[in-house]
Amino acid sequence: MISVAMITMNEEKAVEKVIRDLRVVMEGLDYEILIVDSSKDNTPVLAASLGARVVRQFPPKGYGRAMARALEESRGDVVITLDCDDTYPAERIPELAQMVLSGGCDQVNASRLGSKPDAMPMANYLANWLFSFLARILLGAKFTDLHSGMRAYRKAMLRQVEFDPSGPALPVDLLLKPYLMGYRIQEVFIEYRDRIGDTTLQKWSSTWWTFKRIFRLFPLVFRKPAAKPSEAKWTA
Ligand SMILES: Nc1nc2c(ncn2[C@@H]2O[C@H](COP(=O)(O)OP(=O)(O)OP(=O)(O)O)[C@@H](O)[C@H]2O)c(=O)[nH]1
Ligand SMILES: [Mg+2]
Repeated sequence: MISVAMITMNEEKAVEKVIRDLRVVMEGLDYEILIVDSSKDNTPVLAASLGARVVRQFPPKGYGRAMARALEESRGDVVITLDCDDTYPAERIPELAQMVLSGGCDQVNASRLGSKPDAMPMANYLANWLFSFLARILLGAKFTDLHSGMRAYRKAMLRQVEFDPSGPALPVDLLLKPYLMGYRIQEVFIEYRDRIGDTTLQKWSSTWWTFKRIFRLFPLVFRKPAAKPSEAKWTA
């Protein structure tokens, strides 16, 4: 089964379109739509009325804890994440899921940065470039986008990796830690569209946490990939 997992905070302008688009794309496949919601608005009601499984996390505990909860609650063999704001191309989901389900890799990183997307402000683009440069020189990780919200994760892999869900920028750990542990990760380029609704991104704390997460992972460069924790600890 494929889990399509999203976290939402006040996405009532976008949620109906996103779920309807997903239903079209996923037609005929074995899948679930899971939403971890921390909204004050009508998002959870709309999502549930369209058949999504809604898990409430209120008051909000931040991006990391919401995403950790979404990954934990997902029941599929592969978990596809994307933002519920219409920025990511739902039509690519079957291809990403198949790359994992076929056994070809353990994770797919859907990079927005094949070239600068019009929908991404220049400051964000330059920051993302810097993050990816740092990960390359410090960790040897050749990914172009550490912050993509669109990924495919093998659920069995997620169970084996311990993540720190406190603070922002969790996608950085979700990509780089499994990579450093020896899991097979592929990258594909996707288009990135303008958002429906207002951004929730907290630029400065996200930037600070991105640096922190990259530097914290540095010791893993010297560890053998075989050193995998036997069980994941989820604290969301
Ligand atoms: N459940 C939950 N969802 C959250 C929380 N914080 C952010 N989100 C959702 O997570 C998604 C990604 O958030 P961010 O990466 O912070 O930024 P963004 O709002 O997508 O920013 P853009 O890059 O402008 O699209 C958004 O669609 C939010 O609705 C939270 O504390 N709880
Ligand atoms: Mg977004």
